[in-house]
Amino acid sequence: MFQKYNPGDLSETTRRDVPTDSAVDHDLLKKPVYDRPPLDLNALGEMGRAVKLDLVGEEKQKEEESIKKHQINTYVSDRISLHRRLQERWNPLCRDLRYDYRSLPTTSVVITFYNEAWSTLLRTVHSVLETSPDVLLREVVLVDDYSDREHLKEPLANYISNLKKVRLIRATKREGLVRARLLGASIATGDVLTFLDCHCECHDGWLEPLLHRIKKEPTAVVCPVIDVVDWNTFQYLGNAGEPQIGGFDWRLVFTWHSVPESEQGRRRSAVDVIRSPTMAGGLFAISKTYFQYLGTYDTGMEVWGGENLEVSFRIWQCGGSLEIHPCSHVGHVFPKKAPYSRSKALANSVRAAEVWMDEYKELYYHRNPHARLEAFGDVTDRRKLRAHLGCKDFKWFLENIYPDIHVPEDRPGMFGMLGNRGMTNYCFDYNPPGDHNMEGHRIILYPCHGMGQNQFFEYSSDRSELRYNTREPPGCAVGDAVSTYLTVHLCKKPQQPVPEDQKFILREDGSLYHVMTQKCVQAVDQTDNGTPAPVLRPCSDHAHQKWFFEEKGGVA
Ligand code: UD2
Ligand code: MN
Repeated sequence: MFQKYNPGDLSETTRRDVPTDSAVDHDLLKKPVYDRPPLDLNALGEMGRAVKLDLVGEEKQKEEESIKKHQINTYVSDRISLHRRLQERWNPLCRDLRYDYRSLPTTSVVITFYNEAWSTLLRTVHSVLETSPDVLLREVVLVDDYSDREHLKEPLANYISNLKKVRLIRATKREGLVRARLLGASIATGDVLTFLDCHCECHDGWLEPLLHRIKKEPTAVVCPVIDVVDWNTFQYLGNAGEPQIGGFDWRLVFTWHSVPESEQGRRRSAVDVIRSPTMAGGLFAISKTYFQYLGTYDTGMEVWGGENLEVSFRIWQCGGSLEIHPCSHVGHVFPKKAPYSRSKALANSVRAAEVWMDEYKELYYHRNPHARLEAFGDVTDRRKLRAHLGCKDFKWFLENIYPDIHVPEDRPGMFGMLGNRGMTNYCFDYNPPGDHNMEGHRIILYPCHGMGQNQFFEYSSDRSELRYNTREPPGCAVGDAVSTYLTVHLCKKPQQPVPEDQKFILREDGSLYHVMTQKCVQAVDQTDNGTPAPVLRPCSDHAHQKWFFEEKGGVA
């Protein structure tokens, strides 16, 4: 049984300065903290347009340096107004929604930053102030997570001191985003906490849907649709269509997916919230008392990573719901690559797995053998929290909240590195073309490294599939009669039949028989591109046609 959460009256704690005259119209109540300066359509990047500067010489060099430093083109960002407007991206039906501003809860927007560039940080702040109704926004809490860049010291404090409703606090050591957010939350006075990253741009009307939903359902944790702001051109990319929801793969990496039909069927309209198994992590609103009830964050998590899945599992397993509101759009700059070290992410993921995933954590460890060796600290208190709140188990979460995820079987002896008796120390290896695109490339043979990941394969005897299922959705090996190479394609769904060219039989003697071509998989070191690879050859007794799974290798 769940512990009961009693939300009380959400908007009771903070009475706002709302005009009581009932004749006061909607538009007046909607008034943001600040109005934007007049529109200048000729300004760079205005309305979310892409900025393309044909730079040469010294200026080009400055631009490149800015990218190197922040992994974001801050040379371009610095030339775009901090107050730029964006094109409408939401479903037009969102425009017709009306809110009772007098009864909506208030919010504090908490933004933590570590060594962020000036213009991306300040554009975030101005965008919140210029899109959030004054009556709903209590404050913007900026938390400096011990940055060392000069512009974030005196100059930032001075700039902020001229802005209404913006507070700045500083960590006295590097806390990491979890404890930095909690520091911000600890001084927040609004009914609802709204977290944003420090390189965001909010759309008009982004806040009301989040607060409205929490007013109606205090145990709902609501995310805006996260649109992409291009790190190089600052083009605002987003569309009014159905947003994507969050999932994860068995490396415990967050993934995006289209909304499943079952969820589309549950929703009553296009402006209804969309349930999501997980959140990306940075942008969400939660009732402050519910956040406390749920155990805020795992403060044993450092720097970056893992907290998003941890909080997602916790919300669902402990009786809340995680949703995306299609009428709330916020842009986020995804950097070219990570701008700072994220080495703690592994330990954070292990903490999440250890507390919330029960026996399913083994699926994670199989694919990341080194995670088992990671020192993840003490999770006793988090397990106590789980027991105290009477949370449901991970099996329930998978079956009820994320039924579309492929749960690998991982039968003993049927997963891990796929090695060869003839070409010893070489293993099946697959390097997907992209993080979100897994298909089409050739499987190769590469020295066995024991790190799981790209060398992790699983054999399913009931479907005769050789699966690359570290990613989600899973991939399956396909044998090509003409080229004789093996490639990876998305597996068929469990209810669909397995195509003949994806069927392999792993026999007692270690041979791997491809059903369609009636050939066997053989390790070959001379291929057309010089890379060793498994290929289809007439079956023989040769050691190069004998395969075996090894769970661990190279790892103690
Ligand atoms: C995503 C999330 C991010 C977080 C992360 C997993 C979105 C859009 N972003 O990565 O919020 O959940 O996944 O952990 O969903 N920061 C600190 N101290 C640190 C490190 C970061 O304050 O030690 C700040 C940082 O300045 C930023 C926020 O935390 O405001 C998130 O960091 P990020 O932008 O580097 O993460 P991101 O967007 O790649
Ligand atoms: Mn970010």
